[in-house]
Amino acid sequence: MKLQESQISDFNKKGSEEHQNQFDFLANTLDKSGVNTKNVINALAKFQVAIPSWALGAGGTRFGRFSFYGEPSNLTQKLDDVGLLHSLTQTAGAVSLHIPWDIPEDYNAIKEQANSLNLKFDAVNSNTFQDQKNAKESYKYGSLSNTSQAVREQAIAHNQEVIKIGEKLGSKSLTVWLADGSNFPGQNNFQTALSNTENSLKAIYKTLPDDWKLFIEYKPYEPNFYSTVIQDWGTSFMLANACGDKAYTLVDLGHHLPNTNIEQIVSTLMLKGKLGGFHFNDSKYGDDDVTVGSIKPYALFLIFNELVYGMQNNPQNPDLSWMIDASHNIKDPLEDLIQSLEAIQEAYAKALLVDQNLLKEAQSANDVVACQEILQKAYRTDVRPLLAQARLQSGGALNPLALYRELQIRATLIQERGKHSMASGL
Ligand code: RM4
Ligand code: MN
Ligand code: MN
Repeated sequence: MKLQESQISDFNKKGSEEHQNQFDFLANTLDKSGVNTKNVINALAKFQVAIPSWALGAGGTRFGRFSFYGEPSNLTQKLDDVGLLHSLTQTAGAVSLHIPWDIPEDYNAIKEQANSLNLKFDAVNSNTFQDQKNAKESYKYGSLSNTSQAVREQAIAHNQEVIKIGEKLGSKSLTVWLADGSNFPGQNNFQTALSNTENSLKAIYKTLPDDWKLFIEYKPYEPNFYSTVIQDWGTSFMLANACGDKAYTLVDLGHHLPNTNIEQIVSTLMLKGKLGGFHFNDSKYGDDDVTVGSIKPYALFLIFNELVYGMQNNPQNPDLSWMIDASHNIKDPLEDLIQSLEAIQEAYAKALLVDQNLLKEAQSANDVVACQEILQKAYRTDVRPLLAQARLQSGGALNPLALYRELQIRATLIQERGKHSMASGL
């Protein structure tokens, strides 16, 4: 299913007067307080977030999986779904493939399809947390950290293979997330596991093309419940430094223990020029993978405040790879992604409204109250008309969710694909 431009523009016409009123009012207010509204809108229009190929079907838990029906059952259909999302939101201009869940069969056809949908291939993700059919070695006791050299070699070779697949698609980065760790005290020698991991990553890094980046993800627990080899940003940062200039830390919002100050981590990494990628989701307890902004929108804003500061003040840090990393169990995955994209843009827009000069002055004067007021003034602004304006400017829908529902997109997908089609992935 593909949307016609006229379906979007007809929909926008219906809401255009109301939008214009709301936008004019907000733009006037912002202009008066010294905000360059045009710049904010252009920044929003430029901001693109990759959709992972595993986020288009309903995920599950270890207790069960409930399909949302009409799920994409192959890569072509997955790209179609991202294409739909992108035409509605104009924010999802990239896709991030997970290998081996989504190995292209016909590279030219997939590239052509992505091109026609205006999609780029962002980071490719390797998978050494599951055993693959016919694999010689098992990852039950770890992959890059395994005590067995044969297992480590298999895991290294897989990552090198993923790079090759990514090269054929035009990707420029590899994301490594390791499930490696231990379930019981004494099971692993921490030092051996870490050294093995470092050496394995270096072997992968060696074959990384010059214009590529390696992203190293961290996570404190799950699926291992006693220790994880790359448990925190410090470990990831250390490994990235050991690999070299093209290796970076990747921050995934869900990979922190409750109450961790993620904004401070972001700021430290950007100062050191080592933040490479960012995975969005939200959580209350752990790696819950729920809709971005559904639980802690203020924390997301504070994180974006540091990201914006870093993007404006840290030329030593490269442009970031942004990706939504969530697997939802009970929502229509496309509706969920629309909500996530909106929440990301909202937090970004609010962060762009922070008066950085005023904040610096208040910080120098140790005016704690003023500091809080400056941040919260930006946070309390209803920026949705700015988001809608950015979408309008790029040919997206004024209200993507409303149009998705009005066009009964899920019903059409079910009709096209059948009720019980299932997506590969989690
Ligand atoms: C992990 C991690 C990775 C993602 C997998 C599916 O928890 O967040 O980024 O590739 O899940
Ligand atoms: Mn992730
Ligand atoms: Mn995760």
